[in-house]
Amino acid sequence: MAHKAGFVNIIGNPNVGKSTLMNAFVGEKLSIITSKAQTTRHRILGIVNGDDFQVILSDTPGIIKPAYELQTSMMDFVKSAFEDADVLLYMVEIGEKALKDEAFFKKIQNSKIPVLLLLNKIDTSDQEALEAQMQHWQGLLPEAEIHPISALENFNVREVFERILELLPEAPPYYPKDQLTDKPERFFVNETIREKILLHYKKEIPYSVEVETEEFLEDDNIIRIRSVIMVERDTQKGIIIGHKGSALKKVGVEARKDLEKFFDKQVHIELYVKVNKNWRSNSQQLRRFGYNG
Ligand SMILES: Nc1nc2c(ncn2[C@@H]2O[C@H](COP(=O)(O)OP(=O)(O)OP(=O)(O)O)[C@@H](O)[C@H]2O)c(=O)[nH]1
Ligand SMILES: [Mg+2]
Repeated sequence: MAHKAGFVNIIGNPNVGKSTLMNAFVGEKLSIITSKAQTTRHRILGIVNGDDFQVILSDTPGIIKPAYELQTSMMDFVKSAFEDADVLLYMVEIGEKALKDEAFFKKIQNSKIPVLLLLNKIDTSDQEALEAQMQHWQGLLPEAEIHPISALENFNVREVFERILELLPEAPPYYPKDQLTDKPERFFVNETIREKILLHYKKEIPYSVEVETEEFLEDDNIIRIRSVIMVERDTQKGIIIGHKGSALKKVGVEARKDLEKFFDKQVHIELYVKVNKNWRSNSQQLRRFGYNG
């Protein structure tokens, strides 16, 4: 049988469930997930390999109008996902009416490649609302194929994957068949810590944080990690640390548990907090953290 391979890029508004879907396809927690918008900041590949296929999924940041340089770079990742896609997965959630950005929406309407419109979170909906939504989207995107799904409950996810396989071109694999992602181990450490910060801190704090792992030392029994949590301002440093270090400790304990599962090994984490003034608007700092800057 001929081998199929290609890029399948997931795009959509913030918080619609893009990362949940990618993890469901891959069967690993590659992308962090929270109920807050703008959880994902990078383009993250999740590769699903079979004997005669390689599906290279891309999770991307939710589409927003950028207000500072970090967000501009996040939207550059989304743009890149339009450029190399063999199949576009445009995800919306029940109740949503359109992409917040007109220009991106036009790109989807004018897409030359197949678009699967994934209407997500149907577990929160009833049949009547679902049918109304399907009609709404079919009107806006007559060329797109609509698939109602629940990424969270794994409903219709397998069927969508089968459809993707049908649509993919014949091609040799782009990556080694045992490769799962394009990101290094430290990236997943940073993201896991950032997920705990998104979960436990309010308002601007999670959006002002970047994590950098300075040390990742693995031996037969244990991985020793030292990571720095960077904030934008002095006042944020105290908030991250909390009373007698209690808040920071919680982040460390929860991140460690997740990372022990992810790496299937004992993990030791040391966390530090540093102020890196206005890093979100500093091109040089952004490049250092893996954004285009
Ligand atoms: N009820 C329900 N909730 C879902 C479903 N899929 C995702 N969610 C929830 O929606 C929230 C956002 O999920 P994410 O996967 O982080 O969404 P995202 O589109 O990657 O978000 P950003 O990275 O911020 O753009 C989380 O609380 C998920 O648990 C679903 O099918 N049903
Ligand atoms: Mg995400």
